[in-house]
Amino acid sequence: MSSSQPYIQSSPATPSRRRKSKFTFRQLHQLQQFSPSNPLRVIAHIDLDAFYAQCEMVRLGVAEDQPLAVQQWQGLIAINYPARKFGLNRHVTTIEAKKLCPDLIMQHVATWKEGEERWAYRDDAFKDMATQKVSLDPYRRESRKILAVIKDSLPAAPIQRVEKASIDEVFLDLSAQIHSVMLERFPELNRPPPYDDPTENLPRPPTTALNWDTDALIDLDEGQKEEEDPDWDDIAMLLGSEIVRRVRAMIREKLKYTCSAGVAKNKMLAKLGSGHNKPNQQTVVRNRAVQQFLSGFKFTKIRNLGGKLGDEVVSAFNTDTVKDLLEVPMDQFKRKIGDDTGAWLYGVARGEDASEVNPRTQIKSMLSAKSFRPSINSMDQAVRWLRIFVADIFSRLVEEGVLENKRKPKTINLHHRQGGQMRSKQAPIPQGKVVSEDILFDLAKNLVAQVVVDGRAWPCANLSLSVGGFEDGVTGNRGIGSFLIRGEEARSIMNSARDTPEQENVRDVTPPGKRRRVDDGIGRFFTPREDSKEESEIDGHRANEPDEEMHENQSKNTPSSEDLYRGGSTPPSAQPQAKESPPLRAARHQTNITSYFCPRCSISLPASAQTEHEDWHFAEDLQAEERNSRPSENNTAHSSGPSRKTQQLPLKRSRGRPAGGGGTKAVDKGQRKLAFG
Ligand code: DCP
Ligand code: CA
Repeated sequence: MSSSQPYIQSSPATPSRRRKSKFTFRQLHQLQQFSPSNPLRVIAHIDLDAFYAQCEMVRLGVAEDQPLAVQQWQGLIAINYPARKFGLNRHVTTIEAKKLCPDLIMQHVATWKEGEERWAYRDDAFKDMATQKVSLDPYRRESRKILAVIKDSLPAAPIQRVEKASIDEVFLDLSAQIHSVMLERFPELNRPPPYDDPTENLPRPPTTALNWDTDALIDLDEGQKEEEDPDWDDIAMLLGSEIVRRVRAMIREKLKYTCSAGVAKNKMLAKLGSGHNKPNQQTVVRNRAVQQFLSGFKFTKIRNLGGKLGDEVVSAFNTDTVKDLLEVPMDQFKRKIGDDTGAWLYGVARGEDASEVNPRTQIKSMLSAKSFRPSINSMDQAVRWLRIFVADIFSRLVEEGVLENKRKPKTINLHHRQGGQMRSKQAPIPQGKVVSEDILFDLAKNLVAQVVVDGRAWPCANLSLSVGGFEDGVTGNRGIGSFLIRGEEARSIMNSARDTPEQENVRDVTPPGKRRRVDDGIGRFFTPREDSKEESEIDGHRANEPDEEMHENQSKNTPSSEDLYRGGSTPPSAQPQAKESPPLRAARHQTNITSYFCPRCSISLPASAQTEHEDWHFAEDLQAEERNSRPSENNTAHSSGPSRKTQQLPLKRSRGRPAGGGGTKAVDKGQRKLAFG
């Protein structure tokens, strides 16, 4: 089906040779506009080979023929090509892998560890899934470097059009670049069309021999002959292939990575092409070879047909091959799977795909999640994880331009799973000011607090935090400059945003204790980052990526437990002695008794209920804080709660146990009434 033979043919003039191209001056001209319907269009898809594995090989300086796999807990998520020769794939366990390939290097992905400041590579990470979370930051960083090299090796925008499709894939629309190269190399194309009529056909290309110099050139469709002289679409494809070869060479030279590529008239075919001949090869699917190329595929390998839709099509037409679908008339497609999908599928089987290469795929949401095994059992633990999720999401928001107010999310969502029950809470993100990590953290805590207040929050098996509803930020009259601000300027914007009085309808839920730390938190974004100028990571991820680790990232600011409890979570016993009530004093001295006295509710509870009860107060306090607009330093946010000021005391609470605590279980429903009724 494919041929690695370059086509070098000097064509004799044949009587049948047409004098004119089948393409028009208008079509050539419109190449500059990236029109998806242009028949001369050229799209490339570049896909890094065994990406995470290559990242680790480059980082560790491993020899290119050394088998290496990237491990995540007990499984393998990336396997380099030398290791694949031993039959290793993602379904093989680490133990089986070592048996099949004793020389295999298995490198575990970097992890966040609960309570630590940074992600790190840890040899024993695989043993500790409960308190660690995968960080994909090292791969995102390499991905950004690769994207930068790709962009640098192409002409600047507007000729350049690059879409990052996932952490290791990009699409390039090469049409405009090819247009300018064509005009340069073929001066006859610069002449005006006959009669100034753009619908006139172009002259035939002067070239009768094309050296494809490519690794895999897909054979032509039945009825098409290599002896036929090339037309401008072949020339365009050839120029595209040359460009891609140069881009790949730059990636290899500058960063040592190999990648594979597909060059074709649309995204669907280019993507199928890049996967056709791996690793380190490129495949060209000429227009005259599309049908031949596609007919060898199962349509379930095609974008959007891998999942449920693909299964439905298989059962509707009783086949999984593209070849068989070609026999199906349009009306039958429409009848069986609906008008729109039917028409779309009819085109797909014929290699049609009019989707555009979108230079900035708009992120719709960002999510950070963790499944807990074992489950977590306290607000304390949940809040620690929220800190990591927020740091993870915020670093991606920074890449997305949130500091520059380019785009900002409108909502924050928390999903909480307890047993079979999934609960979701959502809150608006205050608009009218720059989003900060602290604002998100406080919103997140409030959401978890709402879950706790609803009851039955623990044990929690899965927590996830996401932001969504992205909108383009208002850049006011700052003009284009605002898209370029960094460093000091961005810092001053952040500061002014912090100091600006709240706008109407925008409530600041940031507790004073948190505001104190803003400088530290923000400051880290102004330390030089090699990738700070890069395009943001697109939130694309693999359908088969393990769920809970899908959107992991690095934060450089994991809180200490102490930090977590400033800002609203300080237990009642943190109140200064002068304000201490008699019951509280009593509580502080009842360390050895098995019941727990809650000074805020003035009730005794079984010791086993203490943690949950305190979590519940914490949750209520947070909610109260949200209800009251920003309290002054000396105000109390809630009449029955501790003062906000006292909550800033650097008091340590170990696992929800106040100084005078016992320890207990379920919360009596009446307590709510006692405390707040
Ligand atoms: N990935 C993952 N889990 C999956 C699939 C992928 O964590 N189930 C990660 C690891 C991969 C990276 O995404 O290195 C890119 O995925 P690809 O499907 O492109 O696979 P590779 O790049 O590893 O290999 P290939 O050479 O086949 O592209
Ligand atoms: Ca890949």
